[in-house]
Parts: sequence; C-alpha cells; structure tokens
Amino acid sequence: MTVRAIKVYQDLMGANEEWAAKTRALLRQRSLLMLNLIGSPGSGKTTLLEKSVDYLRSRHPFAVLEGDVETTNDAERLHALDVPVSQLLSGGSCHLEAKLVHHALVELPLDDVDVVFVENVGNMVCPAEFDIGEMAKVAVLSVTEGEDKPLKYPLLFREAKAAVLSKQDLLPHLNFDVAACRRNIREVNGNIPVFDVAATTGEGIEAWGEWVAEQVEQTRNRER
Ligand SMILES: Nc1nc2c(ncn2[C@@H]2O[C@H](COP(=O)(O)OP(=O)(O)O)[C@@H](O)[C@H]2O)c(=O)[nH]1
Ligand SMILES: [Mg+2]
Repeated sequence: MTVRAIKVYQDLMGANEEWAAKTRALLRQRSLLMLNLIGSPGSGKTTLLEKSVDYLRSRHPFAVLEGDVETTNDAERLHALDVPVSQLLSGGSCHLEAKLVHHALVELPLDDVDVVFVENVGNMVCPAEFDIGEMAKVAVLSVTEGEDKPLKYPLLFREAKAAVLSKQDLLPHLNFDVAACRRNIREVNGNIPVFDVAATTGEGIEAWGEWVAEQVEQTRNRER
C-alpha cells in the first residue's frame, strides 16, 4: 500500500499576523505612519487621496498602496499626481493580506514620505477583519450608501480610528441624515472623529488633512 502525504495548511490568520507584526515593527523603527482606508467600492477612497495631495504634499508627503481585485486604474490616478504608488492585486480576494502589503511597502521610497496610505479592496466586511500592520484603520462611507451602514457593518466602525463621510456635495439630492449617521457611528464606537467631506469641492479636506498631520506627530513621538 502506498502512503501519500497529505498536506494540511492551518492558521492562515497566524501567518497574516506575523507579516502584520513585521510591518508594524518596520513602521515603528522608521516612525512612519500607515493608514488603512476601508470602504465600499465607489465610496470615494481614491478621490479622497487625490484631493489630499495638495494639502499634504508640502506638510507630510505620502505614498500609496492601492488594493484592488483587478486593474491598475487607481494607481494610475495617483501616479498622474506624482504620488509614489504601487498597485496590489488581491487575486480575487475581498481584502489585502499582510504579506503582500509588507513586500510592496518595503519597495516604496520610504525615506521620502511621512505617511503611507493603503487603499484596501472595496468592501466593508473582509478588510476590517484583517490586520495588515497599519497604525490605524479609517472607514470611508459615502452619503449615497445610507446612514444605517455603521449599524449593519459595525466591525469596520469599531476597528476604525476615524471615519470620513464622503460625497456631501450630493446631500441636496438625497434623504441621507448626517446627524443620524453620526449617532449610528457613535453607538458602535463613541470615540472616533467623523469628517464631513465633499472631495469634489474640497470641503472638509483641510480638517481631514489636519487629523492625518496629528497622527504623523503622534507616530513620531511614540517610543520606538
Ligand atoms: N459627487 C461626488 N462624487 C464623488 C466624490 N468622491 C468621489 N466621487 C465619485 O465617486 C466615484 C467613485 O470614486 P472613487 O474615488 O473611485 O471611489 P473608490 O472606489 O472608493 O476609490 C467616482 O465617480 C468619483 O468621481 C465626492 O466627494 N462627490
Ligand atoms: Mg479606489
């Protein structure tokens, strides 16, 4: 009788956590801030980054890791603005894994930037479950998605250190209740700042940029 070896792979989360820990150690050592932007497809994550360029470039230059299932479209949008950027293709997966992020991160020109933004794969569920070694997750919710989403997808808002309520220029055309949405976010996570942003008009970009700058300072002041 031939005995065939059966390979069993377990603890995939464990491997993810190891890579996340490596990334966190690297960020600490360099006093570099990494923020993980999470939200639905089309919630305005890439536009938020595009519109953050003018405010942040002179203060805290940033690089971007763009996560998507397919295409390099989003990376091209930031590349066109001279932002150092790499595209991470998740190969069908609904979230980015820490190993891929780590390998792409070390290839970025880290000496030239204060911040690395990771735009995760568009999804409100899976990316919230995975640590990629970031300093903080940021939830991006557009006003076209409904004010109930923080209650329906609480993990993202519980994990997030800040939330952006995007596309507010569209409010006159919608029934979206900003106050109710803020209440829903507070119900899930009482402590996070919520930024009202209309990226197309630039409204709210400054307050968001100031928060990012504060995070840079906190990262620098943290013990290595
Ligand atoms: N009206 C309006 N449209 C926006 C705003 N931000 C993004 N969009 C549009 O929403 C769509 C998706 O935006 P994108 O940034 O690609 O979303 P992502 O998939 O989360 O990266 C695009 O057509 C954007 O032009 C905004 O503040 N206001
Ligand atoms: Mg995008």
